[in-house]
Order: sequence, then C-alpha cells, then structure tokens
Amino acid sequence: MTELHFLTAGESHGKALSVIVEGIPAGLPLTEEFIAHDLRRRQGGYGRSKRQQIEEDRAEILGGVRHGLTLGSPIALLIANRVWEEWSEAMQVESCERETEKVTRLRPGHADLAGAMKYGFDDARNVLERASARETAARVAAGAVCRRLLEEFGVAVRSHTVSIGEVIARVEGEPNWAAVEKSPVRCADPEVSQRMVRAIDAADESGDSLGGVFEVWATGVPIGLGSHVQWNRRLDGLLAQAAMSIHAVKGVEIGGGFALAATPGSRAHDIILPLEQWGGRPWRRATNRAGGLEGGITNGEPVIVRGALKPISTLAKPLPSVDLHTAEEVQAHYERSDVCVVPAAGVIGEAMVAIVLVGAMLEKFGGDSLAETERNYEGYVKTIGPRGRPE
Ligand code: EPS
Repeated sequence: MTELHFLTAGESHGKALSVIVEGIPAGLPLTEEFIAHDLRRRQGGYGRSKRQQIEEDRAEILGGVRHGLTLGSPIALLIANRVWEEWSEAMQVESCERETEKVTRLRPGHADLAGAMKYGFDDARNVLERASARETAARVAAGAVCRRLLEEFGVAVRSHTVSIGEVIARVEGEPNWAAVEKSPVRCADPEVSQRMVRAIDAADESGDSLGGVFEVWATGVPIGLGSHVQWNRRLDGLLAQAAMSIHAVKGVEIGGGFALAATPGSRAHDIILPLEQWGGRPWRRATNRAGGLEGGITNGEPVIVRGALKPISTLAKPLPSVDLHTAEEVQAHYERSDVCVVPAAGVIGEAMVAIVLVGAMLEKFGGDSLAETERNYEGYVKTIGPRGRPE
C-alpha cells in the first residue's frame, strides 16, 4: 500500500484516540455522521463488556475537510474516550506524584509479558493500554473514510459472523445483509443468531470467553487491483496482513481458504463463463472459490476475506499466571472484559478491507481530485473486455 497511509494513536483509557488518513483525493463528500454510523456498528455486537455502555464513539473531524468536501490534505479524526474522567490521574500525561497501582499479574494471551520485556516496563499497563482493541475504533473511523471513497466507485464492503464458539452458520452465497444488520451477533440466520447469543451467555455465566469467525465481502471491486509481479504487491497478501492485524485474529482465509487444500483441482477453481452469460459485469465466473483474487490480482468477483478470532484472553475466572515483579504464581489480572468480540471484529474487518482496497484503487487509478480518479477509473473500465472486441 503506497498511496494511502493511516496512523492511529491513543491509549484505551487515555484522553482520546486519534487517526490521520493521508492520500484521500480532494472533493469527496464526507461528514462526521457518516463515520459515526460505522463507529456505532462496531460498538453494537452482543457479548461486549460494560465499557461499551460507557463509550459513545463519535469521531470529530479536525482537519482535511472543508464545507463537506475533502481537501486532499491529511484527514485528522479524534474520538474522545469517555472513561477518561475516571482515568485522568492514572493515565495523565504529566508525571504523577502519587504512586498509581501497577498491573503486574500477567494475562496469558495478551501482550502483557512480551511487551513489558520488549519495552523494559515494570507496569503491564504501559503495554495493555495500547495493545487493547479499543484502538480499533480509530481504524473503523479511517475505514469509514475509505468506505465513502469506495461508494463513489460502486464498491460495497460488508461483513457477517460465520461462527461463534462451536455454533457455525451455514453460508451459501451472499448473505442477506439486512438480516445481518438486525442480528445481535451479525449473523444472517435468526435461528443460528439465537444459538450464538445463548453460547455467549453460557460462556459469560461460567466466566469464560468465546472466539469465532467473521467474513468480509467486498462487491463491485474492479478487475485488476493488486499485482502478480512482486510479492508485496499481491493484494491477497496485503488483505491477509490487514485482517491478521486485527486484535485476537489467529487465522485468515481468502475465498475457499483452508478447505481448498482438501479439494481436488477439478472442483477448486472457478470456471470462466462465456460472454452471453456475463449479465452486467465482464468476465464472470460460475463460482467464487478464489475469493475474488487470482495471482494476487482482483478478478472482478466479490473479494471474500475471513478472520478467525481466538477467544478473548481476559477471563472473569482468570488463568493461572505469574507476577511481573516476582515471577511467583498468581492469578491473571482482571478488571472487566468482553465475552465475545466476533461481531465487532467483522466491522473492523470491513474497515481494514476498505483501507487496503482504497490503497489499491489509488495505486491503480491515482488522482488528486475525485474527478481525476473517476476519469482514470472510467478510462480503464472501457478497456476491460474481450481483447478482439474492446468495449
Ligand atoms: C479491551 C478491554 C475492554 C474492552 C476494550 C478492549 O476495555 P476495558 O478494559 O476498559 O473494559 O471494552 O474495547 C473497547 C474499549 C472498545 O471500544 O472496543 C482489551 O483489553 O482489548
């Protein structure tokens, strides 16, 4: 990703999260309300901690937009942390005269131990504040900006929950997105949604947590984003890295993913349909096992990325662990925690996919203004067709 940059900053219980998005062309209509919609969706899933009742995420636009349109300059966003009021001393920027309580009971599964060793801290709070998935609110804000740009090109990025714990939804073709948005766990099947909710309740009651799988679909993506010519230009690689970077994600699949390894070649690939069967879009396929990517390049079919989350590592019934100061046996630290974040992770997955796609769109089409990007895009789209008969 060379044409689009974003950088987040801020601690989970600090004053605010911030993010700067650089590279969005000028002239794109953008409002705080548009960004707020995705931030609300991220906060919505069943299984979150009480923290989500405290926070009401909203991104204030501090720069890069004037009179409703982007300026081509970096877009700066600020999301205030409501918990800051209670944490203003423990997290204050200035040196603190009073000794604040240190987090020393290391939580298995978190960055606590490795981060403390790496940065030389005697307080795991210095690690956990930034390792926290709270940071994903800033990513979702950046992702919303990218979603706004993608909309101009008819690209939609959506997600749904495939599984929570052992409850697995049957996925056949494109999910019913309206049903997904109505479900408390973002699963299209109402009956499976209920079972997922019950599984989260059961985990909560026993002081446990649950992981699961989300799936992101990007539709309307043009053929030709990414490239086969160099390893770090392969778009599937960039998407995998982006999805894997989401907190708690331990596995990523594109299209058929791991299941393709056990499928014979005759049933693993996507037949290219002849012209008369295209119906609207060029170069249609009979199936989409490749998840919209071949040779690291988009092939015009929906881009499908899955992320598998391990269960939340902060447990109400903490795991045995050791103390950072003494290395003696203790129970891991616990304040409060989510039981399951898979529904929220889907929304974060959308943001990461949108960010990577915008990077690839701008790499291919460039443009300092939206009008210029559109001109380049339309010029290219005209060239997509049978080589003997350009459209
Ligand atoms: C998180 C722990 C919880 C979550 C948090 C991520 O925060 P707290 O320790 O304040 O209860 O609620 O997620 C968010 C705040 C958020 O907005 O997503 C963690 O340890 O990663």
